Amino acid sequence: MKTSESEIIHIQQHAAEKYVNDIYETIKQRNPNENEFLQAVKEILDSLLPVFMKHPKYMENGILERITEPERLIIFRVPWVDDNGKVRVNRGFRVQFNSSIGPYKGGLRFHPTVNASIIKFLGFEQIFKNALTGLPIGGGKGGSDFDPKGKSDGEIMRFCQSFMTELCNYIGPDVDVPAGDIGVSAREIGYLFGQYKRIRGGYQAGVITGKGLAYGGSLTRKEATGYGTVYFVEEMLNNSGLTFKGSTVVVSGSGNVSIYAIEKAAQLGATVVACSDSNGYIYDPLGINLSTVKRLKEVERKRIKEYINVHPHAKYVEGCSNIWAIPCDIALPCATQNEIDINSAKLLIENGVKAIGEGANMPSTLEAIELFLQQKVLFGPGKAVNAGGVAVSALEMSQNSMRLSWTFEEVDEKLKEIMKNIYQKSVKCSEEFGHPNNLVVGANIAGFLTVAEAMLAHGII
Ligand code: NDP
Ligand code: 2IT
Repeated sequence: MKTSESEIIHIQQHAAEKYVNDIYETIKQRNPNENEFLQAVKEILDSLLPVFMKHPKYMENGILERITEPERLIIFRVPWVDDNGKVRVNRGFRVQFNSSIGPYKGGLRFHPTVNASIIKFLGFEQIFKNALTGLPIGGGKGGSDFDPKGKSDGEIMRFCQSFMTELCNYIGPDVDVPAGDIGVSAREIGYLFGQYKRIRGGYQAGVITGKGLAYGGSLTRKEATGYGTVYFVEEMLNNSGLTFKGSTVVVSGSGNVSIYAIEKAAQLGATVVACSDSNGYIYDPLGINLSTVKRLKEVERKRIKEYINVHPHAKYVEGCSNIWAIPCDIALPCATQNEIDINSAKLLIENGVKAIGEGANMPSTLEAIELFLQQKVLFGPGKAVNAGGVAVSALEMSQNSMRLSWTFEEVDEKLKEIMKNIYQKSVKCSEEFGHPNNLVVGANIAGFLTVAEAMLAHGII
């Protein structure tokens, strides 16, 4: 008896599901209690089912088994002396997850919550994000459970020097190229680069990105993640006949990504009414005064609460997750992982949100994402939306190799083009693989296919 087409599809689906489920079970056993890492893996595995149904060759070559296991995870001691002469010890991490399409590339996070699970989720997502940029960069991430809050400049410098003294054994312009992330900005990058240069005894500008403009940094890198986020979301909105112009926007966080997302959204004609830090949020119905936020956060390193001292008509509310109760058209979570849970998602939807753009890495829980997609809220996933930062990092590496620097406008133009391409690639893959309007599936598949192609070419390594 002939097997019908629908029966074949059913068999293929069953085989793909079994394959993916078995792999997930093994990963769960091998990485117990690493909830953030398992969450990131689960999202990717579920998205890739249509790929395995269509192209069984990826099942036969162990691509999934290999891509979910880091090539290398380095954990090291970081001893330093505080201003009172007391010896402190932190833990340093670098995950070198996948180097199939280029040197490992990804930021360093300094935050007390940092552990192996967080570094591995970030490094894993970076593989797909970096592939989406279309530039030759592999996936990596690192950081420390060091808390920069309340530390003196001298303490920050000594910590960075100690961290780099160990990390320098594992990185290089063609090997692994760190950059910033939460708690690591221009100041820290300067100290890290200085120590690398001192130890190596040579000027290898391309070993780290996010550098200051005086010593090999790229114009637009500081702005890139926030601007890129807004460029991506504007593409997504335009595709549905919407735009930033005239809309009300809520942005969480008040760090690097948030500040430049606010700046670009306002430039495009939106009113950004709220932003936050880990203590609480400010609501300014007139639109946030960004020069105050920049002064408080980039220069004085103060709490967002202080905003109301300068703008008394604004309101401060304790507790950062409450920010999602503010009615808005567009929500840009730009602070940290899992900041939008199912309850926040429900509130946003009840209040009529039209689009979500993830400036942060994995800011929405799996349940929240499912609800957004179900309710037809336009949803731009972090791997695609926030890829502008690492993309301009790769452009910084190019400029360092060529020993020249492009103008702000040149880099900004390239960033716009890259974000547009990422959007189009994600849409195309979502349609090709049977999930139109699902950019989570589209972006994950588009990133995966590039890396998988390279992995197939390299053999079983
Ligand atoms: P910053 O350190 O500059 O800012 C982080 C902001 O988020 C701060 O306002 C901080 O508040 C808040 N925040 C941090 N942790 C928490 C938490 N646990 N709960 C609530 N709020 C928190 O970091 P970035 O702006 O660079 O990074 C923000 C997000 O964007 C991260 O998810 C990062 O991985 C991602 N990202 C960053 C890129 C970059 O180029 N920098 C590129 C792509 C993604 P507080 O000051 O109180 O800690
Ligand atoms: O999450 C990210 O993409 C970053 N923190 C930026 C990484 C980079 O290498 O610029």
